[in-house]
Amino acid sequence: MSKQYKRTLITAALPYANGPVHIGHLAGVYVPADIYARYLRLRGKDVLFIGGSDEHGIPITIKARSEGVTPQHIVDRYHSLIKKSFEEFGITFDIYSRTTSEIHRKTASDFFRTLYDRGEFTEQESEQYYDEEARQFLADRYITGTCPHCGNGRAYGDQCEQCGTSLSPSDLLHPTSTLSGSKPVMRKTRHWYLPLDRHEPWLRRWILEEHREWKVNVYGQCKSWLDLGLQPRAVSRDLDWGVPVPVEGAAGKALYVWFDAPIGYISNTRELLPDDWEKWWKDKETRLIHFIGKDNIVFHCIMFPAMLKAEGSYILPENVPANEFLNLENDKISTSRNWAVWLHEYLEEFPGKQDVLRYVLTANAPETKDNDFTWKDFQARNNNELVAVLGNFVNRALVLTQKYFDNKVPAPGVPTEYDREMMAEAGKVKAAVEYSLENFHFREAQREAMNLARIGNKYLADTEPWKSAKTDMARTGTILHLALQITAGLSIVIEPFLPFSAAGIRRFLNTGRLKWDDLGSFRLLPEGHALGKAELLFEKMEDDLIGKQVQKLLDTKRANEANECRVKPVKESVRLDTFEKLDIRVGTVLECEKVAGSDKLLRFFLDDGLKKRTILSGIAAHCPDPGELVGRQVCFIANLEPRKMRGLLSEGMILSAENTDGSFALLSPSREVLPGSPVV
Ligand code: B3M
Ligand code: ZN
Repeated sequence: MSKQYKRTLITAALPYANGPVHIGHLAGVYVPADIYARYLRLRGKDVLFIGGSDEHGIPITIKARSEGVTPQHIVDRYHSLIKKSFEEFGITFDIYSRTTSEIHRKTASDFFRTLYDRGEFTEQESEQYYDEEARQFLADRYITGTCPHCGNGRAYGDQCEQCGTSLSPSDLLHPTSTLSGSKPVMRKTRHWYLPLDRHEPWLRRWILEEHREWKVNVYGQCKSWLDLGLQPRAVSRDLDWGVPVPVEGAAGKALYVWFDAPIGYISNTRELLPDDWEKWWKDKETRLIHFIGKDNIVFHCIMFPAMLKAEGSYILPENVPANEFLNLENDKISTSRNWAVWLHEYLEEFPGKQDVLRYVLTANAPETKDNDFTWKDFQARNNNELVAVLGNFVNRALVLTQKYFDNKVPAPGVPTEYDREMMAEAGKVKAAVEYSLENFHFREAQREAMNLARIGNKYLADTEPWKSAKTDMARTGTILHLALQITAGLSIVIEPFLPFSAAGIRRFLNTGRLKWDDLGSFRLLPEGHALGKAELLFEKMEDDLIGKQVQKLLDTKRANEANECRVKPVKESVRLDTFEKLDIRVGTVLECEKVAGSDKLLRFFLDDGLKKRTILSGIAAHCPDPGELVGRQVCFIANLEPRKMRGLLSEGMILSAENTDGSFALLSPSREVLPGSPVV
């Protein structure tokens, strides 16, 4: 049997505050963590559930640059949005704070300094790309170039998104800094490293021998990291967004985001309990559980434990029940491609239906392998399970009591043998749910919880109280008495999974919160207890509602495809003086006509400010009425070597935009200028 602990500290990964949260986040981390926290609280355990936003790291600085605002502006915006989404989905964090807080900065800084003073880091010099124009070292994501594997001209320094290969910046051909567009140069820099290799022996023992009970996906990933051999890992970066490295002479360096982010769990605990936080982090009787997604496993199972161990006074996680990924309609969820169901949008489009999403995400949780969310499945589970099983049972028990017993709990009478069998069956649900939850099998746990509603439905179908009501009111009373006790039991057992519906049932039953240990009892509502007003717990979802969501995704897919296949990679960079060799000017169209014998060519006569210039252009197919262009101003290259086409001399080139849908649009100045004006 596992050790008995006094308290449980639950953490859920801190999402990057560079965008809103989506169903993948909820399914993989926050719903399971919340189910677990709610369950333990219902059992009367001492629990703390810590969350917060991860506000450092390169994705945030990239987002800020792309919008032309400060990183602080970005994290302020998304921290509030994310926090609100979690609240609305009933994720019961005891605190949801952020890594830009003062207390976090101090906690992370002190943590680093303790390890530094104790000689727990090594220092190494390495060569990294540096942008001489922007005067800064470049994070991998700030370098683009050509992928050596597939030739994609827009690969990043850490990955090619076209072929999926992981890269390092030096693999890229023609590297370019996205900050200035210049070619970066290699420059020496010094950083602090956590020598994970030194920690390898105890990590092997601790994980591979002492934590064989960890989930197969987690244990397997740790084993393969350990078998490959651990390497020192840099814990600082040349960056001005983050917690400054608290060492003399480290100006311009910040803590690596994966060093400070997990310390965020500690800072947030300190913020919540300034005088009492240590017992949650340093007392051996605390059980620490990290809920995360699979891409965070190495950081929570290897790096953070190594940091905690190096510090010396902290406990280590007891379990890290990481999940795999949730896909959406057979495709990877992607923020940049907008392939996601965003929580704040769901809340607008399905108001009051948080539990439906919580239910479907748990039923399909990617616990052992990647899983798929589809709107069809969402609809089917709502209609066939929540409406037809849970909602239907609760509603029948209540409506029949209203009809035959004036909305009061009838007398229990004497249960029959069949009743007793049903009660025994219902009595097993508690242990089954507990076993699954304690082993982090949330989908199975929810299925077991729903079984109680199935048992109730079958009982009503078999005993047919509406029939006995014609002949035997006492028997009808017994049946409904038992059905109402099951309903009360449901309000307990579904609370961790479907908290809004659990509250609904309590309201219908006119009863307060019950304890987990009451589950399985058939004495939850006394005879004569007046019930509240019954409403429907769930509503059927029709095809058109679901069809709208499917259509929304189809539209996204179409827009992405149009973009992905038509927008060409950026050409190799040129120097400003190369560009300046081109002489681009504005001219006014004097005449424009089709060239006889050609489908493609138009002949323009332009007033170029000096003379009447002839230019041939291959855009006839896009200008059905060339005469209309007379009087328009266009841009043209004035110093392109004259060329002969179909026996006619063309003195330059007219500039047009080739729309990504294949059509053309001539370029004109936004207001009239004198013919011959240069384009600069
Ligand atoms: N922000 C990565 C992520 O959102 C990272 C988690 C930090 S947990 C300490 O997946
Ligand atoms: Zn590639």
